[in-house]
Amino acid sequence: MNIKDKLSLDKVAKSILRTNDRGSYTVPTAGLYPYQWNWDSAFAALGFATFDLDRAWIEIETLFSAQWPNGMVPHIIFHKDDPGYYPGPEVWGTHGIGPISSSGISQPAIAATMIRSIWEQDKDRGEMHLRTLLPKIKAWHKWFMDWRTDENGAVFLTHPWEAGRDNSPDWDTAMAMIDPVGVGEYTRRDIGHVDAAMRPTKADYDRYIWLVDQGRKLRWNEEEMARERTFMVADPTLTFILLRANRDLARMSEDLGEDRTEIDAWSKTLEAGAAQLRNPKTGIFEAINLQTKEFTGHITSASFLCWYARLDDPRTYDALKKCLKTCRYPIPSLAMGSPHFNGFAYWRGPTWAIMNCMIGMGLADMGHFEAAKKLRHLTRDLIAEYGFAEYFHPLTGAPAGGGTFTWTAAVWLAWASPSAGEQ
Ligand code: 9WN
Repeated sequence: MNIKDKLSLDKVAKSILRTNDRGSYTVPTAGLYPYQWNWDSAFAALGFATFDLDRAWIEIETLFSAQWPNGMVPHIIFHKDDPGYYPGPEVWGTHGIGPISSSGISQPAIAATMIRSIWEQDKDRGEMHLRTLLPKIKAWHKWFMDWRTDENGAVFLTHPWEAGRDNSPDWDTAMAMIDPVGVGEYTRRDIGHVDAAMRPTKADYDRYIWLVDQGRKLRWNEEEMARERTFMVADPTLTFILLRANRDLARMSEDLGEDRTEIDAWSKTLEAGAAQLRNPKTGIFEAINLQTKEFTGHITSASFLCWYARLDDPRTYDALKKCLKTCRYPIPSLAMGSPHFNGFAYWRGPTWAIMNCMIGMGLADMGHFEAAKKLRHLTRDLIAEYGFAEYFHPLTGAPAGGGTFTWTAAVWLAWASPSAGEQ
């Protein structure tokens, strides 16, 4: 496909954002995901910012309008009931806790980083938006520091959906420790939209729902849940992303003349936490099952988010170079040499454009321009050839999961398209 054709894809990407726009929030894709998702929405805002800054601010403001009194910003916001998704509001049972019906867990805190990008494009008119948003972002980051940070400073998840990498093998040992007794019968909706082979298994879903049932029984009270945790995995996705977001939050606070001391102290804690995620045996950043204190031993795309957090790392860079050389459409969500690798199975192999975007942004920030460019161009080719899919087979590029996907369109507009400029 030539450059002109690639540029014409900007139009397609914009129309995907417009089609998935529900007025004040954007759904990831119609049918499969009919609600507002947290990190999807922050990417949507980044995409909107390339052609409609007002709409970008609205997306973010709608996301924060669902913030709970304890600072948590939910991973799904159920603005309008939709029977096409399971588990819906009644399963989560959060009624009366937050201002809007929602799930009871959060997702990777990318919003501050996307907000900073929007703010930098809209400094004149953006200040009133930013002034209102800053305390909300800070309260959310504080919630992570209070309730999702282990004694070393690494951020952990309490449900696979919280890291956004639902069926990653990083959670396998922790998931195997759960006996999903009492879950009962339920009807999955996802496999009515997408081939079951591309989705998590029934054993995974039983445990996802079992964990939701536990939270609901405790009315999502963090103090009580902290006493009874059955699933706790320290994770590079959540840790690197919060660290980066926190640095961006500090910078925006400074821009508005506000004190950044407390935020900088959180960054220090998170830096120490990130260092703990390096497996001394492999030299790579990995997840740790906090119940057994064992490294999970998997190289995933999240291992390469270190640069996004502004941490340079030669060992990881070597692994990246190898991956860029051997994989047709990097970066696979699980290293291709792993016995668990499956190029179609969601977070167990496929390439996700959002991960590439964050990794590429980080590489460029840290001066690794060649690698950043290579990753960006390969992602451009992938989307140009195979469309705006949810995820892609890393060897063939075959599109998988949902189609006309919001965050793939957003990543195209803000990063992968030739019109996004060289960074
Ligand atoms: C559960 C919306 C979300 C993404 C996640 C992705 C997938 C949901 C699901 O879709 O998760 O949150 O039902 O499979 O794993 O990262 O935010 O696109």
